[in-house]
Amino acid sequence: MKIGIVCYPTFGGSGVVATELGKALAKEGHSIHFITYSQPSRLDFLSENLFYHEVDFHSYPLFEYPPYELALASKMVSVVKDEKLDLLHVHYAIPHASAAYMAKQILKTEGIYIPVVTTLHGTDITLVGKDASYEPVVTFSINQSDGVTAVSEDLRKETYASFRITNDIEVIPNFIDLEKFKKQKKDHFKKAICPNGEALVVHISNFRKVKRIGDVMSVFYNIQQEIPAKLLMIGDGPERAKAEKQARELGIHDNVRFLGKLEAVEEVLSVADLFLMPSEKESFGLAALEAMACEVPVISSNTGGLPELNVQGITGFLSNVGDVEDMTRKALFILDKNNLPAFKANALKRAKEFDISRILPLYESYYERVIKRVAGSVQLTGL
Ligand code: GMT
Repeated sequence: MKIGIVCYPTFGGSGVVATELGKALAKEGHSIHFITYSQPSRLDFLSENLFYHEVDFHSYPLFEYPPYELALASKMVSVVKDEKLDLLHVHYAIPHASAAYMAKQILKTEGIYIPVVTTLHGTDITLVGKDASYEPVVTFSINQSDGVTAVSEDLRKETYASFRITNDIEVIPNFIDLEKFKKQKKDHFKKAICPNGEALVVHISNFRKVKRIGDVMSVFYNIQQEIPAKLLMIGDGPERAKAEKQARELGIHDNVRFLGKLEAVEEVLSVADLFLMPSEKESFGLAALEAMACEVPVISSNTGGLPELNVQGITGFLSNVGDVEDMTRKALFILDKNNLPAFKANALKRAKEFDISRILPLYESYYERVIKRVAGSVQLTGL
């Protein structure tokens, strides 16, 4: 198949999923055309099946807000035509689904019927999309997509509850490449960070409010009151400065290191003992899956799709959002040397259920069904 993938090319989870999906599809022999405003950060290998089309994006003094969506739709039109694509797969509804709708309508005037699949990732539904300033367009463009997928059952339900959706939504969970995300031998690194055998706690996110970074600091503060421990904070974003201040105020800054954005998070996760994800909302929790693939148990909130990934008392624990005391108790239980090995083994076992080799065929057969359905309805109705 020849597939166009539209996504945010940044460090966010939806961009990572879209890029890894494209890479895996390319390895299977499909031609994958990324259409984005800059090279996706994980598009890091050469393949004869991978292509990148940058959205040409010109500003003009009249534009206080340059119309990116129009430039994106125009690019989709030209790539679909030039590359003879079979399908467009857009990740994150805003503004990708509505730009795809516009491209589809333009192409239709030239007799080209391009099927569009939209994947909902989370905040495009649970936070941003619900806002009255976007809701009508989000509802319309989801309903106009030829296929819609959500990354968890919870997100599927929330989409139906929040919007007037007339389309079927297929759940295809996020995935992990276990070959890449397997525990690596990094003993020297562990020794450098935890010279006295301290427990190593890790948090990875884009440091936005929804991640409740303050809870990460509070849980860690409580943990290190009981046992020797270190915390690595990976990623960057608007809440970082506040978290660094909190670490200084709590007097734990010597035990906390902010590493910023890292490409090879698996190297750090390979030496971690516990992953913290106390998010307010989390449609799936890809970073938690990445941790589990490196044999790291997870303390998370019991929100969104997290209970579909993190299994209570098996791969870690789930607590109510904001219940820092409960998270601390459970973290200390996991870090007990009698309990840790079983949690680590269970985390890996669970991660294997989300291996790319299991999830990729779900996308491939979904694409085939959508392409067939669209072709069928074009034949039937001429539309
Ligand atoms: O909101 C974010 O954290 C970023 C966002 C994204 O789209 O880049 O992440 C969402 O999509 C990820 C990939 O599907 C999911 O693993 C995250 O759980 C989800 N984030 C939220 O729901 C907050």
